Amino acid sequence: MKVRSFLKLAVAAAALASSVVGFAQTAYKPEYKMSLVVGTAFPWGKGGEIWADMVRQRTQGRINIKLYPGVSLVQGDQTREFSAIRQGVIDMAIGSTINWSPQVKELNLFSLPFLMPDYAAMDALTQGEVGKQVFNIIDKAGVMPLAWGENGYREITNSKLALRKPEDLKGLKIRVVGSPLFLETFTALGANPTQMSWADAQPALASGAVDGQENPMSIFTAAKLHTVGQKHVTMWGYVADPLIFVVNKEVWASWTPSDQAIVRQAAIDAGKEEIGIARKGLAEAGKPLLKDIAALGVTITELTTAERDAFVKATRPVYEKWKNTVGVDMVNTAEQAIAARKK
Ligand code: X2X
Repeated sequence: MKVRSFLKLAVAAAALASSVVGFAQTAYKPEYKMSLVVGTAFPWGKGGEIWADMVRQRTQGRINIKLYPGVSLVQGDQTREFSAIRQGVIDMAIGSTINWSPQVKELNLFSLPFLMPDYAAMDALTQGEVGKQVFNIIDKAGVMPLAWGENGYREITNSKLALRKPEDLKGLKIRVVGSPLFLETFTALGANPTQMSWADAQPALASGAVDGQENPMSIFTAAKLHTVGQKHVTMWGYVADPLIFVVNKEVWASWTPSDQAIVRQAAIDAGKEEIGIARKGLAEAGKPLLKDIAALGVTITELTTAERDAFVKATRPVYEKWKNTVGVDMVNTAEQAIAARKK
């Protein structure tokens, strides 16, 4: 066969194959943009670096990922990240359930106050039936979900006093992010919540425009929040935000099945590693990380069961109301999974 007719045949065969599959695999991009809220000094950003490195190595450089921390691809507005992934402004991301909850209301599940009492409860959700349901919902919302990671249990910090009871929050200006659920939770506690991005939160804390905020201890230490007046931490573990590793659907479809499998497995491996980093110093007996934070001159308040229950009670009406928004069936499934968890 002449070279030219062979080529014609090959082109025809490729066209046929792509019409059977439904879409043609397009050329790989020289670089894929990964969105993150924080950089590699934080467990979350470290997870992004681990994922990107694994993918580069395992694909022999076919898929080359660059990190964009500070949600810089959406000008720092983390609540617009999900839409930007769907639209292809962002190729891939590791995102917090909180930041995507304005677009995917079911993600408010993890922000229902005091739903998850411990890490085993969180695992029971993400690694079980609820996790599968959440991935189906994200898939239907137009983004390819691959694996779970973790930001962590969000503890309350402030510049004024050691918080032990809901009344202590009265009138405190607290920065919150994301969903209206947070505004309602803090309003129910008598605080004065105000919604702003993470980028805006740090100067607002430094200037005293707000008194406090809520974030995992790994964020507290890496962002050095003790240097912006946050002298009091109360360990109340009221909500925790998992992270989700995702890829834009067109980008996903442009990869060969074997590269898709590599990217998915790397996300799962990086997610496990990232969760270990996020829990370091907090999951071990005696929570050694808290000693390091106390050594910075920060007061750490740990609540008795009765003290914590007062916060649970004060926020219960918000939980009940938002149970309907999230979906009663999903919340019931979550509650059952938590009740049945292995501690
Ligand atoms: O903005 C926050 O508080 C952060 C960094 O934890 C999230 O992106 C949810």
